[in-house]
Amino acid sequence: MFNKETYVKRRAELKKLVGSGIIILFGNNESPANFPANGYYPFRQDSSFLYYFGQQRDGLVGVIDIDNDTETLVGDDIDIEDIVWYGSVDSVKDMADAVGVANTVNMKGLKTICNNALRDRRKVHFLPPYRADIKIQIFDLFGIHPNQQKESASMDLIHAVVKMRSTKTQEEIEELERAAVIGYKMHTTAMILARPGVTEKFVGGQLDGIAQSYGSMVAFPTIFSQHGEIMHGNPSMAVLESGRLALCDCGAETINHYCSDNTRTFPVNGKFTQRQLEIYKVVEECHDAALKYAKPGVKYADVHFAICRILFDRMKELGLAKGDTEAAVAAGAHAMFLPHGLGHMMGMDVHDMESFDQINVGFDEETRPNLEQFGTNCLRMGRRLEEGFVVTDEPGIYFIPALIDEWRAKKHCAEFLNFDRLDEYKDFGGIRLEDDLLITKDGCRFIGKDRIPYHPKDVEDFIAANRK
Ligand SMILES: [Mn+2]
Repeated sequence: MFNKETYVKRRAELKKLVGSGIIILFGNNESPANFPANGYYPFRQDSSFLYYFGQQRDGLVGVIDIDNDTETLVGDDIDIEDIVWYGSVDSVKDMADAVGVANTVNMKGLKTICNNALRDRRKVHFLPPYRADIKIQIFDLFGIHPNQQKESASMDLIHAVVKMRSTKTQEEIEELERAAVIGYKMHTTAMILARPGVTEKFVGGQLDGIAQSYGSMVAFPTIFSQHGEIMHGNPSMAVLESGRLALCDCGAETINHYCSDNTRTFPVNGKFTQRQLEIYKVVEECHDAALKYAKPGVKYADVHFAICRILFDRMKELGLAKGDTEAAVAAGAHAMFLPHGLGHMMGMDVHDMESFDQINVGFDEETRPNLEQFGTNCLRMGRRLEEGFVVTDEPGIYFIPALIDEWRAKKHCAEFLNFDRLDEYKDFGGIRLEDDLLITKDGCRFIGKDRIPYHPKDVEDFIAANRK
């Protein structure tokens, strides 16, 4: 965790932004896999709780009473049985001291705090819950049914937390750089281990182990698949085949839970075919173009559409698309190839703060999402970039057989697409390239000192030099 002062300052700023009332930040509880004592996932603290209270133990709640200017860490101290099985941990009092919080109470005390707040008709601020146990906790404390909790969450608190967590400080950027080092290790290991005859699961499992051995856990379930056209293609028992591409989208969290998120697509046998290279180079051009466009003041939605136009122009040159590019992109024809947005915010959550609803994170009063058009409705980040934002740059080109058939049958965007040529690519798969961009004072830069091999020649050379 960071220095005590970091958390003291963050809570002071939060109080100023929210203004009045009482803020309740719920930490997470253990999440069992198949019986209560068998937590499958490594315990993962809630990111906003971590941001303001820093502590990684389960069963904690942070209370910030703005009107009375008090802060309280809520939690029950562990007992002798816990110590026998899991070893000793700091007392709740010690944990509070470490992050500059003056008061502690046990879980029963939280009920009293909440009852008093309700009795006095004070404004209670909480964030939208995403875990069932926390929803039950909120129901017990405030009597709000889980179905109503999203609507009852505090917009003032959401806006304040988004404002603060969106801009990464120097110490957070250093954490993201550390996460990138683990991500580099995962991706280069995938390139080395993959080869014809090995299963996707074998490679994926090795990557997950790297994340755990260098940090805390994967930033999200690893995507490793020969079916790159499946957006979230988790590793299957399929055996890698010569001639196909493997798409690897994975990342790690540091022990302080800052993420990396990169994607590479490489040939299973180490050599791109001409057809693969043609598509790869388009994705590469789109990926690099974002680096030119992204800077403070620019809407990320505009960067996205600039990339869509480049992509569509190149698809026309390859005979897969046709017509006026401007009109095609306006009609959403590019989504045949790229059905998702260029990127998302990243920080302690790989899709940073997505539990607050993307409309509150990637959009604002000025930049509204388009929820109607296929593809465009998947944009997670549209608003103007600011210095200190971290966003992913992840264009892709996918050939999704079911989508090709569906659009052909419906004649959807038929004036912009060459379906006969598209049919020839149904066995292609998909390509995505992804790196994480830090928005700087006058531009942007990639996070991660060492670039994961990326230019086709570098990928081939790396594989040739490192696979045994
Ligand atoms: Mn991503």
